[in-house]
Amino acid sequence: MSEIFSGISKIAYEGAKSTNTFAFKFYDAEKIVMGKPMKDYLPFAMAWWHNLCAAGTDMFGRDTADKAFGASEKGTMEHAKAKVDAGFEFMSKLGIEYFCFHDVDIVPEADDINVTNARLDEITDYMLEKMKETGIKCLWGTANMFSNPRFMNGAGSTNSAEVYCFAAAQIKKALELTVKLGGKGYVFWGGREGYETLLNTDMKFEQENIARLMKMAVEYGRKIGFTGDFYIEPKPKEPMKHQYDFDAATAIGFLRQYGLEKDFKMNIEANHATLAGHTFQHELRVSAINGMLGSIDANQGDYLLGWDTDEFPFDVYEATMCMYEVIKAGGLTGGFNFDAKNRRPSNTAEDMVYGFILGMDTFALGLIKAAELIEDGTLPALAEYYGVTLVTDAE
Ligand code: XLS
Ligand code: NI
Ligand code: NI
Repeated sequence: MSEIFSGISKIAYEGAKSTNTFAFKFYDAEKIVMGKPMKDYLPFAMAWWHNLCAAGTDMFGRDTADKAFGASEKGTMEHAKAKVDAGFEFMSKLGIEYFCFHDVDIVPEADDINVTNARLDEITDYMLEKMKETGIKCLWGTANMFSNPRFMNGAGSTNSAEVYCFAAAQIKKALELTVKLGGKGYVFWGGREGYETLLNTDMKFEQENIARLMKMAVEYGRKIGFTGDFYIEPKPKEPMKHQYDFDAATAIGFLRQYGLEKDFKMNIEANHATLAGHTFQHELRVSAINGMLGSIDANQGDYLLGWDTDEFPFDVYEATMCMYEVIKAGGLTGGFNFDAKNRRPSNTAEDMVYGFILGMDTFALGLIKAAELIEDGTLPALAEYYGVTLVTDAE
């Protein structure tokens, strides 16, 4: 196994004045902020799909980055293992303690699900070895039920019984893998659960079917020893024109309607919040006041582009508001998964490292600023001056 990120040693904290591009300026893992080390507030995770799989292909052009990681052919088990090696080297160098994955991120999907499942068993054995060696853990797992053409009309909301069963089989396996890897959560992101036109859509039936699938997942998960949280990751649109899990309020209403609220929490993604016409902070607050703030997909959109660009976050104001909510909510039971990818021209191994340094520093500075906001007394003093009660204090 050769070093992929050669020449890059473990990224250290060097402070805001450092000019070393391979150093943290604000993320100081052990620094105590409001009584806890920074890393306890910020359990960062690497998204397997963006970091180890996505190579820059977009609607207008093909890969710009080489993510073979030394494997002679992509889409093979040799490549799958090379990704594991590269991923664990990467996380170790950045001090990232968690990862998140879809089933098809970690192995190439075969035509026969039994073959795919055997590959999944093999690769997760290998991942477990690496986890033991490094102490790195799994934050959450999920099944990709949107890329394969069979899911063109959805998974839980599909119009095909066969596709529905296939989705159930995939969830069953992904849950087993999540348990095997000790994952804290299991995510449902319903990218294709929605509709293009209501003229051919039985919305009620589709939503009932999604709920049925989730119920089966909960029952099976609990049976095989999954004690973590299930998450819904709301998103209003893209790829569907209208997605059922539009935003946190909608998803929470859905969970309550079908009696799923005890097993589920929200996985809030910053860029999805803005696509829904909300702020990131709004989605976090809605989740928190309903006792369902679970985990975060940390990224940001571009206000000039109306889609899920999944950029690495650099907006400190947004990060501050996010951390304000997280502190007020008493921290996350999940973590901060960087569901973020480099821009297409940022195509080198070094760029992968820069993206994470930027994101981690942004949230670290956001944490510092949010703590100042809470601790320095300005807000309570203003409240007293105006004779109002701060809502967050009244809780
Ligand atoms: C896509 C979603 C996806 C989920 C996992 O927009 O963010 O990446 O996090 O399926
Ligand atoms: Ni996401
Ligand atoms: Ni997204």
